[in-house]
Amino acid sequence: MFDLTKIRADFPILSRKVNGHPLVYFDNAATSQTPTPVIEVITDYYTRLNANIHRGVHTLSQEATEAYEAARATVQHHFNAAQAHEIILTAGTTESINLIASGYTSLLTKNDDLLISALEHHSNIVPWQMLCERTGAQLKVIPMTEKGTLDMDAFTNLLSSKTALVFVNHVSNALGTVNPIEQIIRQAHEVGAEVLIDGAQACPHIKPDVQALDVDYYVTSAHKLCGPTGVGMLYGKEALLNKLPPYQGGGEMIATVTFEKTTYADLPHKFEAGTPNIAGGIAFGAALDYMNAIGFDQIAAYEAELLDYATKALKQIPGVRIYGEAEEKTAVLSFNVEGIHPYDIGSILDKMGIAVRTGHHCAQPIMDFYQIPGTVRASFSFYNTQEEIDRMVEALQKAILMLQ
Ligand code: C6P
Repeated sequence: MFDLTKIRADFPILSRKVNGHPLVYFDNAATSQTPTPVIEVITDYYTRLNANIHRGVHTLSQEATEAYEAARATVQHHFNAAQAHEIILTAGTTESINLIASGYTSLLTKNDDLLISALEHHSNIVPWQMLCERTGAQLKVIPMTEKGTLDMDAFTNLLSSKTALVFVNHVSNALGTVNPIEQIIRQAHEVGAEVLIDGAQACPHIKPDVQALDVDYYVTSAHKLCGPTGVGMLYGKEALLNKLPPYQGGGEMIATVTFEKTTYADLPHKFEAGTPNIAGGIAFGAALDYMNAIGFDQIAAYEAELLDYATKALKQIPGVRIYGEAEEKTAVLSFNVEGIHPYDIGSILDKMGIAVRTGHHCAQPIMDFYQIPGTVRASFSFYNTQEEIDRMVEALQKAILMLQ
């Protein structure tokens, strides 16, 4: 049962005031809020379990290791990975992408093409540009349309036997567009290319099945789906991960070390050098459990209602332009008001207790496409309400009167 009152009671931060007003938190695409059951798991870890993992024979270390590996299994089952060791626990989406980009340094040459979409976050652009600098490979861009979707004919034309890798986000953080990743993966595989999907913005709303998608790499961050910051995951097919060299050297990622030669640990430890964010990893598992208990179908259906309600309300306001009009969208509403800088709107909304993000959203190429400095972005979660949207619309109308 989707019980909004009960769900909201799980999020203590939602009852705080900001600038004298009850908080309206519409910056969920930047980071989601954390429910009490997840906060309690973090407290419990430091209260009862705190020890380094995979290293100690003592009870605390063994219990902490068990809890951490149980969280990996939760992540594995959530994404339907075939094997637990195909899940690498990382610091988040950015680290996961950098890990893969670093790994391909010795595998690419100047004869390889890398295809990237015009809708990417900087985290899924810059590591590949750096990889191209190291290898001489060519980065080619799948263009976008005015509606904020990918030009799939252009994608088909860009694919060739030279295409080594394709990187696309599942959902655009700036526009909310859900990209046709099934088609992208299928077509990329037809020419022998491997595909990395950046799921940072999809995972709060959609439950991906990596085996059904047949995706090569899928990455996300825990803090976008009710978990803590500084932890996330990389799914990779076993055969591909085995082909890649380690990302960082250090403790935990080795089998044997002598000054003459070091041999590396098996998956997943080969990519998990050093002491990880143990409490964060365990809480990541708890966050997935929390969201699964509500149900992703329920979450998506409710958020679609919120998006529809907010879109209709904003369209009534003269001078508002919405960016991102794909048929398939998650609950992200990016907009501008004619003649007003997005930053000014964001500042006034904040004075009224409403948190939205303003700026380029780490997706400058999208802003360049529309020739704008940025947008105001309201991003909704399953704990938001229509009343909160009414408050934003009212506050926006006041802001427009003040600024025009
Ligand atoms: N986007 C936003 O406000 P990290 O920082 O590693 O957890 O996630 C990076 C990242 C990668 N890809 C996409 C599609 C993203 O949306 C993000 C994070 C936030 O849109 C912060 S910039």
